[in-house]
Amino acid sequence: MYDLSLAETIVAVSTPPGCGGIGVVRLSGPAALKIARTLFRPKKDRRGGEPGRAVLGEVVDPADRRPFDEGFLLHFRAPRSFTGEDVAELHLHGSPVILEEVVRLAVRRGARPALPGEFTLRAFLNGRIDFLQAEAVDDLVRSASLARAKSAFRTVNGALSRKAAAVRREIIGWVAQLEADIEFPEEGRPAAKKHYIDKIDKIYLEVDRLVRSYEMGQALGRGVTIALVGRVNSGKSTLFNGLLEEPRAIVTPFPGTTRDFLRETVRINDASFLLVDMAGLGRAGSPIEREGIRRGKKIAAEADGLLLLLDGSRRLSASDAALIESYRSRKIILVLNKTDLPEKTTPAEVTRRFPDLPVAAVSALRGDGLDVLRKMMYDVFFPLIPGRDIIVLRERDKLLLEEIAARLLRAKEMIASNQPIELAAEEAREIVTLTGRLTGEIRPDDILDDVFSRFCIGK
Ligand SMILES: Nc1nc2c(ncn2[C@@H]2O[C@H](COP(=O)(O)OP(=O)(O)O)[C@@H](O)[C@H]2O)c(=O)[nH]1
Ligand SMILES: [Mg+2]
Repeated sequence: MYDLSLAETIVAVSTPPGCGGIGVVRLSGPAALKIARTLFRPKKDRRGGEPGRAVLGEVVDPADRRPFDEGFLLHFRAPRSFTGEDVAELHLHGSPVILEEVVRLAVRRGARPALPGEFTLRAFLNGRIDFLQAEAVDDLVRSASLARAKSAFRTVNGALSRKAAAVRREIIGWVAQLEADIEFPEEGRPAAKKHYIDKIDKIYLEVDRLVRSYEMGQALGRGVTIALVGRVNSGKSTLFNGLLEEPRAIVTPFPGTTRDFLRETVRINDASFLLVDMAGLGRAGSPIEREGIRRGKKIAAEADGLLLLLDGSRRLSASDAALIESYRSRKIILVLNKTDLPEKTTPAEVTRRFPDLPVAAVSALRGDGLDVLRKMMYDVFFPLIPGRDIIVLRERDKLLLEEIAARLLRAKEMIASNQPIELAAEEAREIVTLTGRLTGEIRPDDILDDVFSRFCIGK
């Protein structure tokens, strides 16, 4: 869909649609400045100023030379601009009709309306930024949380690109050694084997850290979803209210009170958690309850983590145990509730039966133990990773990194099991290609559409 020749000059309104204090029309390409100057009459400086310096003036229709708005013309010369081309920006009043008129006039003068993300695409094609940076530009613009916007900004600035390039260099170095080894196979094989394995382990750790950072980026963006599960009357709605610190959900002594589900956000430290209260999982009394349970199971299946409630004033039942077993492989905290009542199930007993699962003892009704539970939720559910300043934000990148990680393990396996070194070298060359696709050094053209078409127009 994109024209990659860069011969044309593109134009678009770069500020959001609608009225605003200021609106910007941006042009990029060989004729950008020439076209902008036909639409703009400077108040003083006839030529339209130096690069990077705004000049005050009026926009005029070249047909009748009549001004219809005033504002600033700002321009940059290739290659020292965002796109790497000549760029002109007209900063005018933020009126959609005026901005659209300026675009129409620019098109009359030979510019072409820009496609979504085309300015950023040009920055990429002109070598100003790589793929990872280009994607992060879009992420920065769309970030719903400041934390995510800040991490996107670091990626725009090249933090992730430098990391990816470093990993790529390491892999290329390693491939070169492997290939040399194919040529001189007799020399020091056993030593080489250990050396390769250490090397792969080191690269793998870096790649794996990046893969895991994706999860954290997602969590920063949209919050971590936590479903409250447990049998009826275990105190889910009471705990939901307790964590929210307001009586949001209806609580009654009658089993099956909650049928629909409720979602609310709570913040713990810098993380936001989306709590979901829902019907108790167990035997359903009515069709409404049955539907509630069906939906509850789906929510639990899709949640990032689970708080599984147990009623400590009752003996741990077979159905509690079955419920725990069914969610055992998930991120889960067992919450032993109702510690204010005479104890029939102790935390020690729960831990003895499920030694690998974290247990929190609380009284949701009184609020006892909730602070400890909050801390535990943060530690267990928030995907904290070391070196949290470099975060992979895009699924495309995460998938590539996952494939790189899997192939690294495969190459290691081949070397460890003394398979012909040519096989590992083959795998390694594939890994090099994949790392090139990450930054866009190696790119199938269809990927351009995939990356840039999701952008806004004017970006
Ligand atoms: N004593 C005591 N009662 C509780 C506690 N948590 C919940 N309950 C009571 O247990 C009953 C069921 O609570 P609810 O939150 O509706 O349970 P849900 O069905 O799991 O949502 C209500 O009568 C609550 O007041 C607790 O920590 N201590
Ligand atoms: Mg309830």
